[in-house]
Amino acid sequence: MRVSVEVRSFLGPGDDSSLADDVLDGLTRPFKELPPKHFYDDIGAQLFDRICELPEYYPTRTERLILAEHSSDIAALTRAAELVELGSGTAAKTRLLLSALADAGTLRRYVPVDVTEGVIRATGAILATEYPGLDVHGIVGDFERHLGHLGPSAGPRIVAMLGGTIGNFTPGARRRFLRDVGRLLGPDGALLIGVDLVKDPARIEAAYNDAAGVTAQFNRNVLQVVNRELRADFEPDEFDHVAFFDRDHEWIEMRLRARRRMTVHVADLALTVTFAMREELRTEISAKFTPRRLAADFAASRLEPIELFTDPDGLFGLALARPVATPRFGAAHRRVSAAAA
Ligand code: SAH
Ligand code: AVI
Repeated sequence: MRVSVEVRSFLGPGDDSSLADDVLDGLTRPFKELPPKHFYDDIGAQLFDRICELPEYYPTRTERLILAEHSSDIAALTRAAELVELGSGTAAKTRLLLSALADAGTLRRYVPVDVTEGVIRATGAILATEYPGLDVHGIVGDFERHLGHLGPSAGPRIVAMLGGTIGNFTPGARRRFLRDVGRLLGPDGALLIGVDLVKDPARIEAAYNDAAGVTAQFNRNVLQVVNRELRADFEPDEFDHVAFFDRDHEWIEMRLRARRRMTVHVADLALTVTFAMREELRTEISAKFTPRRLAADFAASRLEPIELFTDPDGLFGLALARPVATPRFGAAHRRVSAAAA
């Protein structure tokens, strides 16, 4: 059996936009904030996998249901040879899509992209044996900065972002990102994007305030990452997990709230940060979508919806879109130019 796995890493010492920059920027602002990508060291990735199994966290199992129902439709609509997955994690649900593309006889290459190197390597190796003949080209990198390294496609390409990860961008960054991704699709490519839908706020808030406290552990883990990577002295247990639905923005905010006044040192940055009692650090937003919001984002990003697949309860959506065709100035334009010449 031919097994082909190649992993390239664009993170590490030479990387110029790192945790250090984000900590320096984010913890010296009047309203403190850290980007959510820093949750996902090996421990954070494991905690996220536990979140996916929680009874309150409906997005994962609902998206799996939608994929089980519609992967063959997606395979037929796209006839994709290449699946690029942004924020692939353990690619647990992705197998449904890979199998449908393999069954359709079009699949040649899978390109998982994630910041967590261990997960990319382990998942890549497993998938290459599960799908004989599949080329796995893993990219350890930041999907906001390293997509230029994708290179030419192996044929019609799907770029997928599952799990609702698109909701973790702020609205402006989200549209910029969608526009940039649209440019990677090529004329016969498609974007597949999982979005958590707006619903009863109590249901959404329960998903981020689970009874077992796993989401709270996941939230605090970002402080452990800063402690380890930048020799800081955060006391994670002195911060409360806070998650609430902001009805104006229709997004969840996760924050860490200091239980008392605190001074934190970040040795590698020679930085001292103070937290007032009950001061909050925002660690994530998780936007929820209406079909209208999604359509507006697509239009602003030069993307055209093909289909929005949902579950019977309308909890989660999986949207397929393609780039808006660029108008081509053909023969008519040449005639005018010739006449003018
Ligand atoms: N797609 C999976 C995992 C979602 S969790 C699912 O649907 O279950 C979000 C994933 O995105 C994590 O694996 C995390 O490591 C990755 N991630 C977050 N920010 C990232 C970034 N800026 N660049 C690349 N990967 C990122
Ligand atoms: C990865 N992302 C879509 C998850 C979300 O729901 O926004 C991360 C997460 N945060 C708390 N629980 C899960």
